[in-house]
Amino acid sequence: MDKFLRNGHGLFLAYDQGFEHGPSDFNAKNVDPKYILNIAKESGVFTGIIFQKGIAERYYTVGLPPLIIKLNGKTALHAGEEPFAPLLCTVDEALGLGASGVGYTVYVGSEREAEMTETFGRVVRECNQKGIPTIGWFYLRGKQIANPHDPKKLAYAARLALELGADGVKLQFTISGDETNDLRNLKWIVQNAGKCKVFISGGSKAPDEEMFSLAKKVKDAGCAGMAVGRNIWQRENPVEFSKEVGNILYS
Ligand code: FBP
Repeated sequence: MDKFLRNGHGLFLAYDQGFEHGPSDFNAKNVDPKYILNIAKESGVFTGIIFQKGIAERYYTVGLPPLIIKLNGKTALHAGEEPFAPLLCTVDEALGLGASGVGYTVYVGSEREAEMTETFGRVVRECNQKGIPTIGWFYLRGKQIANPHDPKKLAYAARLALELGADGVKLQFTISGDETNDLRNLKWIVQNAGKCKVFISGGSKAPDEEMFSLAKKVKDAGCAGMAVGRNIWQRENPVEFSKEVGNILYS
């Protein structure tokens, strides 16, 4: 994971939302992948950039942060059954496209969780053989999950990632506003992840101060860092904002 860290911390720029959410996340600027590449280049703060294989193949070039290819995914149109994200790209394909790491979503709690953990196990095995890290997007989803941000269940998801052999885990932690509780919950999540590095996802666009406060908590709790998409490229000042988040994480 070291190649994805700076001073022990990482900040990933996520841009797979066109697949996961569709064009409703975009405006005339950020619909163009080149706009995202410019944010990465101009800010110089990202330690990883996340694409699905099609974007990686057509847009990823030298001079960009190390590439993480998402190997699976599902669309927002996928409805009527429990969440499941099929494998869409192999580890070898990702390596051929220049990936330094791969990402894979497991919907923890889904009725189809076992299929995803089984495939994730195979991905981890192959990445270990080929010497690249595996980062799990371990999201609590499915009709059994009343609250996808439940800190106790997030700690469970973090532990699952460790036990499955992930090098990193990306979780959807949200701050409640109760400073002490938030920090304690996040620390417990990190403890459960052990040597598996914890990255917190950005979520839908929030006020600057809220994001800076999340970044501070991420750092204070001992997480490795953050993986942020919409909170960066939906902003008017993505470069300045990213630098500020980077300052918090790397200082
Ligand atoms: P954001 O920072 O925009 O939330 O992106 C992080 C991410 O994990 C993306 O990689 C992914 O496309 C998206 O969130 C999935 O979000 P959800 O499953 O909540 O719709």
